[in-house]
Amino acid sequence: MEGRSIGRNNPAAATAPYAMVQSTGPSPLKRAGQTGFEQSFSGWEPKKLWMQRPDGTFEECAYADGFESRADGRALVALDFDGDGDQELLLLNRAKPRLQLFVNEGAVGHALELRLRATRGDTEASTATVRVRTASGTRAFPVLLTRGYVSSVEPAVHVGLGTAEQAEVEVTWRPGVTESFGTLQAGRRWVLNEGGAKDSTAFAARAPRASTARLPLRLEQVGEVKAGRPTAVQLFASWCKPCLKEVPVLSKLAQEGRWQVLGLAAHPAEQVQAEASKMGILYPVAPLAPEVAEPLSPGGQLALPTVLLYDASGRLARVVRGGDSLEAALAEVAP
Ligand SMILES: [Ca+2]
Repeated sequence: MEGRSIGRNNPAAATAPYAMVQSTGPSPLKRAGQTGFEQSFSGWEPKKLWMQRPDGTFEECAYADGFESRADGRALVALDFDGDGDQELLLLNRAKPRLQLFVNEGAVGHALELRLRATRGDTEASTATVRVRTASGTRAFPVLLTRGYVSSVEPAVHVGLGTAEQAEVEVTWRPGVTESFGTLQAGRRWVLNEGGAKDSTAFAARAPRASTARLPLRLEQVGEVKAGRPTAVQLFASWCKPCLKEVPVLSKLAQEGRWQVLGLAAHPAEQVQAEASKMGILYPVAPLAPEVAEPLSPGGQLALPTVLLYDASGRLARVVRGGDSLEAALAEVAP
């Protein structure tokens, strides 16, 4: 599951971060005398989570959503846990935190959910394909009963509609058997029966959102930098030894001039310049603002080292953490 892309099918949910709200219990895998909690079978590889942007491209956002734990993941299920029409993520890890529920706090678009009832073969229509048409085009969704490693999912098709409030829906039950269900309203959970009968119930009301601040950081939010050139934004503190190793790489980059480089210090404003000099930093520095630190602080603790890499258009292209190669990431963002 590590590194697996979770494609979201709701273009309007591109600003839909998840917030971890619950984790439970120690792992049953731990036995007396073992140190299974301290071991990783996958080299402490951080989890990845991609959000789809309105233009169809994807942005890595695990760092912002608290999803970036290094626990060994074992199973992941997307389902509408609270019945409000957007999908939550339920994550099972090998060891602690054993079970995590990431509640979708940011979805803003319309959606509908479809459950199919076939009259032949398996009644949950696991071979069917749904086609959904709105003004922005037609998309096809297969009915899936399993998805990912040792994970089963609800036999439901979740369709994000963005700003569209209705969609035309057609079901291909099996090769050669296609049926139209006409125009279906968003905001509802539909049951579509082979033969044409349909029924629906409204989604539950969305609970008030606790936070809308955990968005992936836009270039203009982080400081005195402008799009036009690729940009590297280093978060640093003088006590962070891996940050120190990044300094020569970033200083050289700043001197070459092709990149703009900014350092954001996790120190009181009056100490920033002195700490930067001590570290040999040769690029502009500024204090790390709380609104920049917050989404980079899963569990309330600032994660260092962190370098944010933006491409020349100002798009956040990579978040480089300790263990990743900064040089390789730089070459990837601006070859
Ligand atoms: Ca939900």
